Amino acid sequence: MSMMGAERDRVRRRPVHRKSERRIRATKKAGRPELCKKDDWSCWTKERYSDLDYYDEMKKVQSRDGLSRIAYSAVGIDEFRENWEKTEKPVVITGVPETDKWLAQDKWTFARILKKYRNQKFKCGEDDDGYSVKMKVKYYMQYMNETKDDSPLYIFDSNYGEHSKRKRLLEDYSIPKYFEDDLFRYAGEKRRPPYRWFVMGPARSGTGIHQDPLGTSAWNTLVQGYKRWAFIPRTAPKEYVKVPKFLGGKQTDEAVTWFEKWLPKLKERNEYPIFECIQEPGETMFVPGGWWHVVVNMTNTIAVTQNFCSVCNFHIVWPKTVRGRPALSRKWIRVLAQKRPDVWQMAQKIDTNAPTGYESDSSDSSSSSSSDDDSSSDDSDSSLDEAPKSNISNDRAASAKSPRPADHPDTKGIRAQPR
Ligand SMILES: O=C(O)CCC(=O)C(=O)O
Ligand SMILES: [Fe+2]
Repeated sequence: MSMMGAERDRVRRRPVHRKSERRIRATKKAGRPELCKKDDWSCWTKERYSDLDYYDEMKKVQSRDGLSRIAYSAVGIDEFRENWEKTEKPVVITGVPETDKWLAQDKWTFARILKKYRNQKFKCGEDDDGYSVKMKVKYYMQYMNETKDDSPLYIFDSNYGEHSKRKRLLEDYSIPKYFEDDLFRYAGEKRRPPYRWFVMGPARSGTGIHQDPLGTSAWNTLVQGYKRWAFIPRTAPKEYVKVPKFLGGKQTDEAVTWFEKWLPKLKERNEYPIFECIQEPGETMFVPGGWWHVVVNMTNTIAVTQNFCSVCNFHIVWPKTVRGRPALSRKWIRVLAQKRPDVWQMAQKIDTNAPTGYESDSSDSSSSSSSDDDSSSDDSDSSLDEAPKSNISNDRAASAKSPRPADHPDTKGIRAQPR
């Protein structure tokens, strides 16, 4: 490009750039206030994690990858149930998008998502009061491609299914056959806790260590990029798995902090097994309920994840729901009695006061471990978990109706801890 051309281009682009900068800063302030005190932006890059060689790291983890892989096309539903769901073993499933012919394979490139959803806002944080902080895709993409932040903002959006434009994402994937019988559907689409998330973020963004809410299990399909996972059995206490405050400081709950500062220490202590894995594009992670897990993106990524209750984990999810969401549980069981007598029978035999053996039964109300202790019961069950109704575009207005419920925060519980 000629000098003049370059100059012209720079002049033309500057205003857009400045605007996105402003939007990004505003989102950061709202979504991570602890890192934005007195306009000191240096906290965001203090650790200089963007200097790390993630490619090298990924190769090392790949060479000691500790999870099994199964081919979606070769393993039937019954076999999956017996070997993986009932035994509660995390596993990587290959070939879901190809076998089920997901349109996402073509449509979920960064360029096409930008083009189609340019002015759509997606949730990329939560403020101190639990309200969604959102950003337009055009600003987020710019941020994603340029950021040097240690632990960047992360799109983790559970409302797309309720929105007139964003719900088109639902056309691009389908629930893998193993996970279709999701018993929470009987609680009703509006009433059930948030259960599906569109997830997009750059290298170093991720999800701090947690157990998924209400004892649910999850599947997570990566359409673009590479994610690094670590799993620790549910018998490990919270104090063991979480980064201590003295080590993590303001970034204690961030996934990147866990991998950089805490994982090496846990390996030295060697008290519980840790399973590491690099998830590749097209692979689906099965996360059985209760497992501690932590995920950091190694590159720009796009994924979709859903949580579910099945006949295999119902004995865990049911007592947690009764205790944590009593009103929801009453409505749910009424429908189960009619439509799923088999499951209703199971419920009758469960002692809902008995500990489920999950750490989150005894832990405090830290949302990353579901915070489904009895004290957070929401007896009125006032549909707090419902998405803002469509077409409300103002951030605050959109989220005004939907502060997260204590037991099922919108990020599946990572950013929602009181600061
Ligand atoms: O991909 C992610 O960062 C989310 C991981 C996670 O915890 C989940 O899917 O439950
Ligand atoms: Fe999770």
